[in-house]
Amino acid sequence: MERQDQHWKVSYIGIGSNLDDPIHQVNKAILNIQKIPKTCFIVTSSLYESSPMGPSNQPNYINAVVAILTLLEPHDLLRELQRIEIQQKRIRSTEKWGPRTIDIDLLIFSNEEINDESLILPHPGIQHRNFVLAPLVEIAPDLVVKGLENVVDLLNKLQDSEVKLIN
Ligand code: 5RU
Ligand code: CA
Ligand code: CA
Repeated sequence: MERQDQHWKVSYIGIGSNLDDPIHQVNKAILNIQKIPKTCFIVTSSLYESSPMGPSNQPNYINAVVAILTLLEPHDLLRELQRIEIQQKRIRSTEKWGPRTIDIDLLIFSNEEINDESLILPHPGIQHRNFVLAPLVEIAPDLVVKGLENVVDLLNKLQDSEVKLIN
């Protein structure tokens, strides 16, 4: 019998909400992520508030990043995250990048680079988004995004638009 290739891999997950009590939605997503099978929760960043990037005619966002250790494969982890989005009543509007009750993005999965129909890793938005880099710097300042740089250096390259720590 073949032994399954099971190793604990570190993964970083981004969470965002700007509808239906965003702070509550983000905290609920963190609790739901802690229940994913074959996965242990390491740490969560603080919650951050920022104005919307992309379409600007929508409420401010609350964002956070969590680090986990998981035995799941990236696509299985993605499926778990999408299940949590559905559970938290995410409704896909016709508008691209419109407001949402919850958005959970797989940002980084170990050092893996993936590019297929369902998943791109590392997440291509990381380097452009203050609201991802600020919480990443808080919990993993030494993290180097595969193909790019250390998260502190990436954050310093961005214009300092307001990403406000809350709590
Ligand atoms: C274009 C540029 C589109 C940047 C998107 C969030 C982007 C957001 C979020 C904040 C979007 C994707 N703004 N805009 N937080 N998601 N502050 O989670 F991020 S739409
Ligand atoms: Ca997103
Ligand atoms: Ca998403």
